[in-house]
Amino acid sequence: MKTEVVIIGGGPSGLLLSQLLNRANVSTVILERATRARVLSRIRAGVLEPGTVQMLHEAGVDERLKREGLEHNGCFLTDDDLMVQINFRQLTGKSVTVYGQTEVTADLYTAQDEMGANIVHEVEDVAIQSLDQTSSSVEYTVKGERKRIDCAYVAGCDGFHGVSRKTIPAAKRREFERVYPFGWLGILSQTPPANEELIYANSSRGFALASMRNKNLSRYYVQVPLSDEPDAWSDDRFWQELRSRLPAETADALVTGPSIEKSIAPLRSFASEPLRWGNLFLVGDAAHIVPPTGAKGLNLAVSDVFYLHQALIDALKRDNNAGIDAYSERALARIWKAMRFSWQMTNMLHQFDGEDSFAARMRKATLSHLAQSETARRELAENYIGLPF
Ligand code: FAS
Ligand code: PHB
Repeated sequence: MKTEVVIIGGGPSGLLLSQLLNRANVSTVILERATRARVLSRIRAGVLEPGTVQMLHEAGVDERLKREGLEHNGCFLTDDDLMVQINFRQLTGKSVTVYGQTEVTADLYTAQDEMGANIVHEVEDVAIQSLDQTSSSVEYTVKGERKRIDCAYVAGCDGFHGVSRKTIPAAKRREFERVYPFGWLGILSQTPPANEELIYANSSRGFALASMRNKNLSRYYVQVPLSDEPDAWSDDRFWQELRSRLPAETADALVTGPSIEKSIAPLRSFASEPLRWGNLFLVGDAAHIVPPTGAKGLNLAVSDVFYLHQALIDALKRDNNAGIDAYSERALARIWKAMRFSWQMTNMLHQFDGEDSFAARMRKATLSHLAQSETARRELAENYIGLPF
């Protein structure tokens, strides 16, 4: 089989890249390890930057998003004494949209089906070859049969645990990492959200986040030790701990109910350079991971797709390689700024095991400064809504 671009990974990065390329008459094949049901069962990101919303519009997949997405003009940062609103609309003229990654992925699958896209699920043993040749190839096994696709380019959209990044020789990769000594225990409950806008709480008992998916589907998180297991947290224990970390008036108004999903996500900051190796380009979580504190993970994957889809169209349809030659440097420039913001938000809002009293004072001073300085709030707001592509 031949195609122009083989995309490894059928998550949001791979699907959005395929959709944008197909709309420009670039042929693709997506190779996905999991079943479609498994991909669509994942509960991940919840906040879309305006740049992401624009990209979904350009991909022709924003009809449901326009109907069901919730426009948010701000969020709150709190500790045991303060509740500071960051008013994105007033500070930047922009807002974010609350619409779950699960829904984005479902909308992309629907659009790719309508496009007649070639998506192969349950593939195994993907191997990428001849990246330094004019034509490359990708081998894989599906239903016990070994297959091969010849292509011009390969997009590694296969997440942190995928095969793409590891195809780049270890000696040629520069990797940067910070693993945080805690995780986020998240639950989903069919209850009205505790607050109209998101609340990021830095309480003396640890971090909590009150988020949502819609007006009757709430998403909450509490910081837990990495040694914790979801089963060790009954719903009652979760609600009690969440209440203890939220501002009193929010806690009093909290509507609880049975959890319909409960999981613990580890937190890490990670980046691998370069993002290109011959005909292979890394995209999204295959190249970088950010702690969800800054709501950047999915949005950063989208800006990678923004840069790469233009570059591949120029190379394949206009015989212009400037975009693919610049992709790694261009994408990394935005990646590192989002990496910084996510790291800063994580340090500002979490307690670290064994930290000294100085660290707690630094968190308090940061929040106090945000309360008093519009300049400080504007700096946070412009990062939260997403820096320009
Ligand atoms: P993904 O990991 O979503 O997709 C990669 C795909 O490649 C998967 O479907 C996988 O099955 C497939 N794959 C892997 N190896 C393969 C192989 N060898 N062959 C073929 N296919 C292969 N971001 C936020 O902004 N906010 C959040 O709250 C948030 N919470 C998260 C919680 C968890 C538990 C995780 C893991 C991530 C979270 N993220 C969050 C980040 C997340 O949303 C990612 O940024 C987003 O999924 C990135 O999309 P992709 O790059 O497509 O990677
Ligand atoms: C979510 O709703 O899942 C969510 C929102 C904002 C974040 C992280 C997660 O920063």
